[in-house]
This record gives sequence, structure tokens and C-alpha cells, in this order.
Amino acid sequence: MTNNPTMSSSRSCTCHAGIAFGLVILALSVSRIQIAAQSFDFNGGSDAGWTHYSLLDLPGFSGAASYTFPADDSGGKAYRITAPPTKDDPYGLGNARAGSFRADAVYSGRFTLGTDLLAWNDSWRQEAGLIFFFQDVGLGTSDGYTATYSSDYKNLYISLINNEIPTTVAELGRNSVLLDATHRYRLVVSSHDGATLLFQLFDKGDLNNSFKSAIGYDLTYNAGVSGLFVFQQEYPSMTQGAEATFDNYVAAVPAAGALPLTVTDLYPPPSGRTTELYPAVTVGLLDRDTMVDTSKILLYFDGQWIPTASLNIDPQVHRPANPGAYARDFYGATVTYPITTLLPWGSKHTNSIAFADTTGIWRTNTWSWTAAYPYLHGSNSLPVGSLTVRGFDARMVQSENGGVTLENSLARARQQLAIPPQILVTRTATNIVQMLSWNLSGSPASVPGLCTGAYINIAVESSAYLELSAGLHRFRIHSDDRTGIYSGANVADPTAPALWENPNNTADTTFEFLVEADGLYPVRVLWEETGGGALLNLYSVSLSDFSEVLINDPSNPTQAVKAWYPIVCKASPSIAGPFTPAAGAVNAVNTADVVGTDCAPTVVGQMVTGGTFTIPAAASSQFYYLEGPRPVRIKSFTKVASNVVINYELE
Ligand SMILES: [Ca+2]
Ligand SMILES: [Ca+2]
Ligand SMILES: [Ca+2]
Repeated sequence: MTNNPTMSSSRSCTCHAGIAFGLVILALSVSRIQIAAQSFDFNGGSDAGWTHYSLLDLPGFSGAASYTFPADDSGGKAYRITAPPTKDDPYGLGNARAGSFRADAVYSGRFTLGTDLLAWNDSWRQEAGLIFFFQDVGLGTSDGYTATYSSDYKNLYISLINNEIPTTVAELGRNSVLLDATHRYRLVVSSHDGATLLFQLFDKGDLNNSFKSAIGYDLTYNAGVSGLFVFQQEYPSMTQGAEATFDNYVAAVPAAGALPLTVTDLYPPPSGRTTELYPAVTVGLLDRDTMVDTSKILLYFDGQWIPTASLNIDPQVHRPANPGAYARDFYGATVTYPITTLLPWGSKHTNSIAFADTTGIWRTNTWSWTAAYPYLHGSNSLPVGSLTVRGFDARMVQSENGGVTLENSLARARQQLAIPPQILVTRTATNIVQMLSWNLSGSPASVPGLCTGAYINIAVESSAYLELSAGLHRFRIHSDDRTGIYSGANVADPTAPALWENPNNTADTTFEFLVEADGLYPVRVLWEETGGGALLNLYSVSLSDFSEVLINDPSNPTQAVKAWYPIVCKASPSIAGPFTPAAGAVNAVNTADVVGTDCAPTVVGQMVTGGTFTIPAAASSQFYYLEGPRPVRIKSFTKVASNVVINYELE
């Protein structure tokens, strides 16, 4: 099945049978007018001349979309289409959806169509974009194509629509298009031959460089009206519909030769950031009215020409995520240049690609980006020796949810772990664990705080300071289901950037990161399990012999990366700070047995309940404070011989 239910209940099923009563909203009689070009900036605050494509209000049901004109990004107005959720869908209308199109212009064959996407509801699972070659427009009848960005699947889709039932013709793969909701984008769909469909994405900050494109080939329809479109993916939903703000709609019939060979993809992304230590510069070029001369491609990196022998030039552009029933390879070129030197973290770089078509006309694209691979800043570290208790603090929450699995994502784990929780929590326990190495089966260890058993909907956050040397590190992570590893100013830093994460998939992979200076670095590891198997293993990998050791493995004291329990005693001669780790502070923790809720009296772990810091007394007066993974209360503060002794409790 290649169903891509743009118009049905989710991207994994086709379900539109319920519209048999045919509540037609709009029956379009297409008048065959071909208009060379149309453009609308909506600055007049009106959509006069546009035809709404919307569900209707019915007794007891609010289905009608709203069309409003918020401010745009240039002192004028934009065009917002909001489709309310169909809630419990009493009339079986399916997913909320709405659009607006120009009934006065039919485009056929060659065309180009674009819109700015100024905003979209990024917290809803939805799609937004363009419709083209649309005909027989109405509920359950519409035919044509959509070109959409899915903020749920982080993906671009070109979908063939038959009677409102979609089939994916082209896509880039889930989580391949990570748009920034604070940026504004331009979506452009075009065809030079009426069958090759190119859907390009631009950041409005750089309209010269399309950096992601879905490319498809389909001949089913090649004429119809075009317009704007939003679609609810979370179906059914009481709260999530679909909503986007568009501007600067342009449709045109290109003159002969006006759709030449073009750039479809650029990596690293224009004005963006790399996440790899050694990125490969990649350029996609698609043949259209003109064809690339692969002997005339020049790549420059920071002004330096890269000898052609160092480039890999493939005479096609590939779309491996396209469904197997549709074309995946297109003529043009994919140019690749692997960067083999480690660029300074945060450094800016510029690439240019110059390419000629077979008629000898040259074109150039230039774009800049920043090297921003995972990097641990020394300013976030504590001196080696600051902490004296090994282990991670691991807080587990589990939601029975009536035996029903919750959404399988780190976003859901965060909702469970929030204080107070945003999802009802059935079981919770906090433990000190030595390794992030567990399995629901109980081997080698149960999920911290749980009995061995078939639990669903678990989330665990684990925090520690990792002792890391300056330089490059490689870890291996094996995770079922999702994991994210974050490192910021301290273990609780809510803005800590990801060292690695895979918010929507399982993983068994390695990743690398650079450490600025020797030190103890705060990490927070978020793990979640929804259903089925459940495990987590986090290893360090030797860069010399590729051997693996579990992080903080007590049985391998020489090679294991040490993890230190994240309670820090800081001191300063001034109450205003700055506070730094108290030199010579020795921590001793108190623990209490954690008895498994469902397997009492079996002890499933130990919880740190408090402890004692012993600190050599300073010559002058000092202020102390304790920083922990949970709220800390100082119970007593005494001077014993030449030491200061602090007794504390952890909540
Ligand atoms: Ca405008
Ligand atoms: Ca139809
Ligand atoms: Ca699982």
C-alpha cells in the first residue's frame, strides 16, 4: 500500500468510506481559461475572487473553516485558513480540511505555483500547502494533487488525490524536513512537462536556494485549478484541526525555456547548521527544460575551488523515500564532497556551486552555513574530582492508561515526567543506578523502579555528570523505544541542546561529539517505552579498537566513562556568588530500598534520600549551596574539627 491519506484519517490508513451521502460543498464547472500569471498578496485584507473549499456547519457540528487576514511580514496582510477539528465527527466527514482556490484559472501541463508559508500550527499534527490540477472539487469527489508540508511527520509530500483519497507520489521520508516555526518559508510546485512534479522548499531568508525538494512523476491529471490547503492529521481530535497562514500566492505559465535545470537540494542547509562532525556537501540538480553538463560542475568551499577529482558526481537525483510504485530516480546530478577536516565548532562556511547546461549557460548558487556538531562546552563542566559518588539519578514514571498505549514519542515522555504530570501517572520511583542498561525482561536489569513485567507507557529521566577528556568521543546507543541525550549548564537545564536524540524512532547506532576540555559534564538522558520490547544500553566506544564499554560499568574501572551522581556542593565567599564546586567536598549518600509496587516485598532499587557533605573549612567565611537532581533541603550545618559538615535531604 502506498496510501498517503492526505484526506483520510492518518498517514497509515485510507478511511473515507463514510461520505456516501455525498454532501457536496461545491461543484465546480471548470471554464477553460488559461491565465498566464496570477499573484495575490492579500494586503487588501480580502480574498474576493477566491473560492472556499470547506466543510460546512451542520446541526450540532461546527465544520466551517475560517478565513482571516492577519498581519504579514512586510507591513501588509496575509491569509490564514483555519479548519476546526471534526471532534467526534457525527456526520462521518473525516479529517478537518479546508482550502481556497482560484476558480478563474485552469493551469494545464507546464505551470509554476508558489506561496509563502508564514506560519502554521506547529503543535497540531497537520499538513499545509498547495493544491494543483484540482477538479471535480467537492466533499468526497475532489481529484488532483496536493503538495504539503506535514508538521507531524516533518516531511514534504506530493499526493495524488482521487475522490479525496490520497496516494503518495513523492516524499522525502519522515523527520527529513525539520522546519523552524519561527522562520518563514516559501513553497513552490512546478512542472516543465505536466508530469514531472517538483515541490521546492525555500527559507524566506534565502530565496535563491531551494534546500529540500520532493520530486515525483505522475500523469493521472494534468489540468485544473490551484490554491491553498490545510489538512488535519490528528483524527479524530476534539482539539486539533489544521491551520496555516499563507501570503504572496503566485501562479504562472512559464514561457518556453523558463524552467531550466535547477537546484533541488543543498546540504549543509542554507543559513543552517550541520550536526555531523564531518558533513558531506551535497547538491541536487534536476534536469528540466535544460539538462546539466556533468563535465561542467564547479564546487567551491570557502572560496577555494575543489578539484573535480575530489567530487562525486552521480548523473541522477534520487528520491529513495518515494513509494515503490512511483519514480525514484530523475535525470540531473547529485554532487557530493565529503569534508574530512574537523571544522572549528561554531565556524561559518560558504559553498558555491557553478553548473552549466548542455547549451553552455552557467548558473551559480552560493550558500552559507555553520558548523554546529554536538559539542560540550568546557564552561558547562565541573573540575574532575568535584564529585565523589558514582551513578545516575533515574526517575521512572509509568502510565497504565487503561491498558492502551500512548503516543510513542519523547514529547509524550516529557508530558509524563512534567511536574505536575500532564498525563496521569500510575507508578513512579526514583533510583540511583550505576548504568543505563535495562530491559523490561529483567535481564540484565529491570527498568529502574519497576518489577519485571510487561509494562507499557514508561518514561525515565536519568541524570549524572560524565567524566570526559578533551577531544572526540563516540558512544553507542541501543534504545527501544525513544531516547534523547542532552547536556547544558546543569542536569536540569531545560534549554540543554541535544548531544543525540531520536525523538520518533528506536535506535541502535553510534554517535560522536567533541569535548572542549577535561571535566565533568552534566547529562540528562530521556528514555521512553510505549509497548512491546523495551531496553536501553548506553556505551562508550574506543576510537582505537572500537571496543564498547557500558557507561560507568563498575566491572571495567579503567576504560568505563565514569558517571557521577549529580549532587554538587558549591561555595562562594559572597552570597552573590559566583559559586564554584567546593574544593575537597566529599559526599556520602543515604539510600532507602525501593520496593516494587507489583512484586512486594521484592526490592527493585535504592533511592537516594539525602546524605552528608564533608568539606575542609575555608580560611574565610563561605556560603554553600547544594544543587541536585531534585529539591534539596539542608538539615544541619556543623563544623567538626577542620571540616564543615552538611547534612541534607533530597525530596
Ligand atoms: Ca501580504
Ligand atoms: Ca472525482
Ligand atoms: Ca517498545
